[in-house]
Order: sequence, then structure tokens, then C-alpha cells
Amino acid sequence: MPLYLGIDCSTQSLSLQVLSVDAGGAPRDVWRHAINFDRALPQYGTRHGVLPSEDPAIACAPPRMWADALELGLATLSSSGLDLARIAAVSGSAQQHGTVYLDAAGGFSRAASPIWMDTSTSTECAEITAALGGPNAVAQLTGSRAFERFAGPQIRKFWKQDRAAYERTARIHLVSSFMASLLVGGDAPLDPGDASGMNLMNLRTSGWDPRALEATAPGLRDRLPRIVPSSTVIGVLAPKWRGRFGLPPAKVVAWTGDNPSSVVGVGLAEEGEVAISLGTSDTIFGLMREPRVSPDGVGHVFASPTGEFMGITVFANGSLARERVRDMHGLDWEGFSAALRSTPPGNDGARMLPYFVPEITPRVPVAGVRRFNLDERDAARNVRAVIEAQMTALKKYSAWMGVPVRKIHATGGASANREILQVMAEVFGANVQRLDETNSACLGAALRAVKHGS
Ligand code: ADP
Ligand code: XUL
Repeated sequence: MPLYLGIDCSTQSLSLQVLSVDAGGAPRDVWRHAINFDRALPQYGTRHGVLPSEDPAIACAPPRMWADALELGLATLSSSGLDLARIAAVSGSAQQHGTVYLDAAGGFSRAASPIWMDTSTSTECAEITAALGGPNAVAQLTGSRAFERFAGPQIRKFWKQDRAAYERTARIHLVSSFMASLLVGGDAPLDPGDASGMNLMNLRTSGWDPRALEATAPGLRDRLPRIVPSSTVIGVLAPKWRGRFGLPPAKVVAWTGDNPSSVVGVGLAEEGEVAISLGTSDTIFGLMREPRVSPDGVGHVFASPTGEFMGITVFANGSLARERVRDMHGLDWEGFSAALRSTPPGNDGARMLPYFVPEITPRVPVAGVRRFNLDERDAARNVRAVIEAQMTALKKYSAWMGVPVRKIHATGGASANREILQVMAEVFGANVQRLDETNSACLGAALRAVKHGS
């Protein structure tokens, strides 16, 4: 029976998952492994997968670290005892928006890749917005108004700040197409799901938009990969992986972004059914038959790997904010849960605005935490205040999708926490189901390998 490999390169770790498919077509989990960047690759000096920076608006990661993690992951797979010859296909997903800059020889023309937590391109967002005729025009064209972390504004900033390095750059990948390139040993294309996170793709044609390219940087068209349907087999595992790790020439299916991949991993099938992923970032997303762009400029419409569209709203203060409150009060996750159990819904009026890092939604460019009717030393009420604030924001800033939420599938690391999901259910007044699988992006990647690589 064939095996299928899914890989997810997220902010903090690289995960691998192997599925087998029985005669009836049902997938079964046979192997999984995760590599935490900070712990497994300490030589890169990242914290939570991000390079330390004096400027809180800058968030970068070393692309070489992602490549090393892939090598480590495939090395571990090769010594797993699995019959590697059975691996028929591989696909993957990655944190969205991060850009990787390569020169003509395949070396890095920029050592550090800006990632989705970067908020340093407000000027470039304003310039692109003005050139394209305002925020709504940008959103109608690309699915989102100009956002600081999106690839277009980031590329424009690089072009403005380091022309020589931009000129030396032959290819600008997203993390997903960079990782796929390593697997096939060549230049991999992007899929429309991840390419929608750039402010460069025309959402309706799934092709690069000439006006957006022109508003961003000169000569950009030649530096971007092709965009191909998410179902495309883009090549086979390169001879390098066969020689080093005994892997077969398995098909490689186009990679996508972690959120589009989660649509498949969660199995979203209809509007009104949404997923909330509580990972490093918190996201809420659902399928859309038509691209109804967020009128208030809050969320995004991306192409979905299922061939439709998806609406999504993203919050930067996800797990890291929860961890900060947990650590401030000397708790572990069990203590955090106990705090939620011991406090009533509404928290007796105690509230928090929990922007421990600059926030994407609502836009809060400078981090800051404010407490109302809440003593900083009151552990239990601080815990409930941060969770109620996060769940209320998830509800309020996803209303633009225009379909009442009936059912929520919870995924991501913090979905392991029942008490957090209880608050989610209370705030949304909806049925919350926890997926057995906390890494739905990686599962989605493996399922896409099954579907398109069989
Ligand atoms: P990502 O894929 O974005 O790197 P994950 O989805 O793997 O992140 O989530 C990792 C996070 O899950 C950790 O940073 C941690 O804060 C959180 N987490 C893990 N277990 C719990 C728990 N029991 N309660 C709350 N949060 C948890
Ligand atoms: C999506 C976003 C984040 C990253 C995290 O727009 O910025 O969810 O994809 O991995």
C-alpha cells in the first residue's frame, strides 16, 4: 500500500506526517515527527522561530534554518523503519507571507526572510494603496487591502532599502515554494492559495496582476515563480534525497500556505462552518463560494486549494500572548485551565486589551497591554480576561464574512485546551468541535498528497 508524506513548515517548527491509504481509500496515520527550530537548530539563535530584533516592528527568520530543518526531518524519516519505497507522493504547507530571496546561482541574496509577524512596511502599504486607487481597489483586486506582512509591501521595502541586493535577486519565493523547490531540486511554482497573501495576484484570474506588480517594484514579474493550480504535480523528489536518504522519486504536489492547507485538513465543506486555529497566530477561516471582499478592510479573501475561495481574519496575539499571561503568573497549562474554570463568563467585568506584540487585527502598530477593572496580580482574572478578549475579537472581526457561524472546528496547539474551547463556545454561541488533529495544516498537506499524487 502506498504512503503519502505531508510537511508543514510553521513559525516555530517543521512537522512531518505520513499517511497510508487502505483498499477502501481511508487514510490512516502511520508516522509523525516534529522539529522545533529553537531547540533543534540553536545555532540560528531564533526565539519562537524568529530572529531577535531591537526594532519590534521587524520580524525575520533565517531561510537556511528552514532548509536545515527539512534535511533533519527527512533524515529522521529515512531512519524511521518505514518502507520508504512505498512513498508515492509528498506535499506541504508553510507559514504564509514570508519571502525568500535567491540569486542566480541559488544562493541567498538576502540572509534573513521577513515573516508574517513583521509590521515594518506601513509606508510601502500606503504607497502601493495610493498607486492602485485606494484600499478598496487593492482589496477588490487582490483579496486584501495592503497589509504590512504581505509579500508585495515587503518586497517594495527591500527594493527601496537595498537596490543592489534586489538587482542580484533572481527569484523571490514564498516559504511554501522555497521548500517545494528544495524537494524537487529546482524552481518550484506557487499555488493560488499562498500567492493570494502577497497583494500581487489577481484574485479572479489567479495570475500576477500587472498593475500590482508595477506599484510594488520594477522588474518584479521576472523574479516571481509561476502560479499553478494547487493540484499540480510539480516534479519528483530530487536525486539528492534519493542518494542521501534512500527516498524514492515520489511525486511532489504543489505546496500551499498553512491556512489554505488547513481548509483541507479540517475538511471544511460549506459556508457557515468555520475553523479557528489557535497556533502562534490565531486565525478564523471559512470557505466562500464567491469572493466577497471584507468591506472594512479587516480580513482577507484567499484562493482555496479546494478550488473555491476562503475568508480569513488573522490575529498576531495568539499563543504567544496566552503564554505571556501564563508565565507572568507562574502557571502551567493545567493551572491556566484551572483559572478559567474558577472564573465566571464575563469575568465580573474585568477586561484586558492584550496586545503583547503589534496586532494585525485590529491594527495596533505599537504593542501595549491595558487592564480595566483588573488587578495585574490577579492570576485567574487575567487568564480569563486574555481569553475572553481573544474570543470576542475572533467573533467581531470575522462578521465581515457575512454568514452566521453555526459550527466551529478548533485546531492548532492551544485547541488541546478544553477550557479555552468552552469560552469560545460561550462567546460565539456556536457548537465547537475539537479536531483530534491539532496540526490541521500538516494533515491537509498529507491529504493533498493523497488526492493529487495517487
Ligand atoms: P504553530 O503551528 O503556529 O507553530 P501550534 O499550532 O503548534 O503553532 O501551537 C503551538 C502553541 O500551542 C504553543 O506555542 C503553546 O502556546 C500552545 N499550547 C500547547 N498546549 C497548550 C495548552 N494545553 N493550552 C494552551 N495552549 C497550548
Ligand atoms: C495568515 C498569517 C498567519 C501565518 C502563520 O495570513 O499571517 O496565519 O500563516 O503561519
